[in-house]
Parts: sequence; structure tokens; C-alpha cells
Amino acid sequence: MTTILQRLQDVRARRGAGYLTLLDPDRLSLEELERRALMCADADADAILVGTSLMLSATGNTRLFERLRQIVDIPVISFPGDAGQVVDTADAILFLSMVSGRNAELLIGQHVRAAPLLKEYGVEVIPTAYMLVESGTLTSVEYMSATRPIPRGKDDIAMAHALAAQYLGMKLVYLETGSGAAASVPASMIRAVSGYVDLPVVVGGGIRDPEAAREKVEAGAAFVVTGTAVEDDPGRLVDLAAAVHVGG
Ligand code: 1GP
Repeated sequence: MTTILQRLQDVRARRGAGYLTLLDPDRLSLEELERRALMCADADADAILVGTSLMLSATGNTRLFERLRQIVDIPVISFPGDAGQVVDTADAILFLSMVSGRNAELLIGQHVRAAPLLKEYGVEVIPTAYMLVESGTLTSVEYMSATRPIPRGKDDIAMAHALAAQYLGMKLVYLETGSGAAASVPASMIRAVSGYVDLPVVVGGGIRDPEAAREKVEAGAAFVVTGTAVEDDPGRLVDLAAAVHVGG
């Protein structure tokens, strides 16, 4: 059976890069999330990520994944802020280790809590090195993780972290400035990291227009993530997807 990771790799091979859209369950109602998921799929997104830094609502995360998987035929992947967001209804989970920080809970602690559940659920696990990059303002992820981001101009630090993650056996590198960030990950850092490691590089945070999305792909991003655009500017989704799909 084809895994979700293989499907994503195949998207990258066929389309040049993949376009992933993030839905934050804290920001919209279930009905609205369903509507946005359909818009993402119609706009030709390659997968939907679902996750949040906080999880303010106690209800419906399991149900949300179930519903989204019923209504779209692209993968619905968990992008959890912590082990409390693990569900048995996701197609896969980005098993994020926040390697840019030195917070043991986010490097291994939450994973110990989540791993037995994921085994029981049979959810596909995609080991992902999550790297927070300085964005100029304090983002939710920086605040909630109590970690310091990698300085924007320090490509060498990002490269060394990504290579260490590769040697630790991770399958993706996620370069992130945080949802709603004022600045996205610099092209020079994406170029440096993607040229240095063998892992596909996912880039997210602060990407609002097709030009910025295309710049990330041209710098070497295998996948581009947008979240805020899905909420604030869904009319842009088609153009964002087209800008990422450089392979046609
Ligand atoms: C967050 O990278 C994503 O993990 C999306 O960020 O909401 O800024 O698009 P935005």
C-alpha cells in the first residue's frame, strides 16, 4: 500500500513541489473548516494539515478529521501542537521534533506520550524535524514552545540542525517562521538547507501571495504550507497552488 509519505514524494516528483494548506481548528467552526477544506481541494492543494498551537476547543478534533476525510480525497494530515491532539482518524501525523529548540518536552517528551496511542491507532507516522526560524515578531509557536528561533541570517546553523535531523533518521525538515508571521523563511536559508541535506524541505509561515510561494520553491522547497491565507484570503488558493506546482 502506498504510504502518505510516498504520495507526498510522488507529488513532488510530478508537480515540482507540493502545496499543503493548514486548517487551524481553533480559528473556525466545524462547518467553516469543512467549507475551507473543500476550497483547498478544489484549488488543487495536495494535502490538508490540521493543527494548532493551543487547541482551545475541547470538542471535535477526532470528528473533524473524520469529516474532512469524508469530503476531500487528498490526505488529511495531523500537525499537532502537542500529544493531546493525536487522533485515530488522521491519514498520517507529522511527528514533529522541535530540533531548533532545547525544550526536552518538544524534542522527546510529548512523543513518548503520543507513540503508544499512534501504534494502537495504526496512524502513519512521518518523523519530521521542526525548525523555528526568526520572523521579527513573537509568534504563537515561539511563545508556546518557549524556545528561541534560529536567527534569520544564520544559514549555517539551520544547515547543521537539518543534517543532524537527517542523521537521526527523520524524513522531512519543516522550516517555519510561525503562523501569521510577519516574515517568511528567507530564500537563502531554504537554498542552503535543501542543498545540504537529502531530506525534502517543507516551508511555512508568513507566505501570503503566489510570488512568495514561488520564491520558496525556486529556492528548493519541496512543499509550501499556507494557513492564514486559507482563512483570510481563500480566493488566492488557486493562484498559490499554481505558483507552487512549477512542474505543471
Ligand atoms: C504554520 O506554516 C504554517 O505552521 C502556516 O503559516 O498561517 O502564516 O500561512 P501561515
